[in-house]
Amino acid sequence: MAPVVPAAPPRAPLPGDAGFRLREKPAIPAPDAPLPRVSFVERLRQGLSRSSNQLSGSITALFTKRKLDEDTLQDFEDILIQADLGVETAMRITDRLSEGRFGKEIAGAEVRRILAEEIEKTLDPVAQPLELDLEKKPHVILVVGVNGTGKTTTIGKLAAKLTRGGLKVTLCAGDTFRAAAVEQLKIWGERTGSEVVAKQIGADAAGLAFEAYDRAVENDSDVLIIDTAGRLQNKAELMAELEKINRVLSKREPDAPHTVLQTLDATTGQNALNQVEIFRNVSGVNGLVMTKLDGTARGGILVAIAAKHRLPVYFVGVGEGIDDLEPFKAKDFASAIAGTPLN
Ligand SMILES: Nc1nc2c(ncn2[C@@H]2O[C@H](COP(=O)(O)OP(=O)(O)OP(=O)(O)O)[C@@H](O)[C@H]2O)c(=O)[nH]1
Ligand SMILES: [Mg+2]
Repeated sequence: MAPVVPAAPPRAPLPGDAGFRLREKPAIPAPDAPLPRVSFVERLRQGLSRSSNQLSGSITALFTKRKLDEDTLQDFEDILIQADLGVETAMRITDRLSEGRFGKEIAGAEVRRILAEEIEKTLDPVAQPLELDLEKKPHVILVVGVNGTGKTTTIGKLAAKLTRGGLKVTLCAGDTFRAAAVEQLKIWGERTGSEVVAKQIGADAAGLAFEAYDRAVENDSDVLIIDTAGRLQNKAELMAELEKINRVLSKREPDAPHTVLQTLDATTGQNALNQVEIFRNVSGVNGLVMTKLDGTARGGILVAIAAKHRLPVYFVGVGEGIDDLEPFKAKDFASAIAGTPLN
């Protein structure tokens, strides 16, 4: 099983800002330039606008013409907890706010600025590029998560990023429960020029992962990405299957899967925290992607997850299209939630 601690810093980072970097083989061409930054940031801000408007409204109501006292701080802490930021972060923010300001009036803009800074501090350590150690070729990425959180779509987008970066990718249709799931992955395979290893419905997913690994070695792939069935955490047999995939892969390559990526749906809120807890225990999740940040997202939970789990957040999904996956940026995310201006 892959270690929970992320890999050490790379020796030879590639230029560009694709959200992944290679630890070896710097000769591979640089990834495509990202989409114009503003369009992504605007979508993120749009997606998080409901959360940030609510927060902003509460901040204005709470701090206007009122001196900072215990009650105000307590009310503010409650507001932050309601925004899913988590108790630990909420307390840190109110502590910071009270420093040197107790008994004084404080402007809403100043509160938002401090909020953004503290959120960024929590998120900054987890905003990391996905590292691919190509000495362990193929680098195996197992993608897990609750159904509908965006696993298959994220795999497609990721395959696009990697193939554009000059890497060869094989996809494994490990969701053997639904024909539609296999078809969905095959479409992404065609779009990205990646071979898809699939079997009939009902086939053993772990056995398929094993075969896909061999196929990826055979066809000289740099990266193997394995899709899995959307599983509810309470379905014991499905979770057992996830464990089996890990076990079987590690027989081929002790460190595989090298990356266990969990997708989290940004519209979910508080439940995402439990999802990480469970999938981390069962399948050794060592990286996260937050999807659907373009909708009516509740992004605060990512702050609570970062404070608690400290798992790298590699990418965020901001749409259903092939280019709608962006490297996670702590500053952009923090300012979108806190409603502070971009700079
Ligand atoms: N708006 C938006 N939609 C997304 C994003 N990522 C995925 N989706 C959509 O969410 C739905 C579910 O995505 P899938 O990729 O099928 O999710 P999954 O986790 O593979 O689902 P199961 O296979 O059922 O477990 C699809 O309609 C996707 O197009 C995103 O970043 N933004
Ligand atoms: Mg799927």
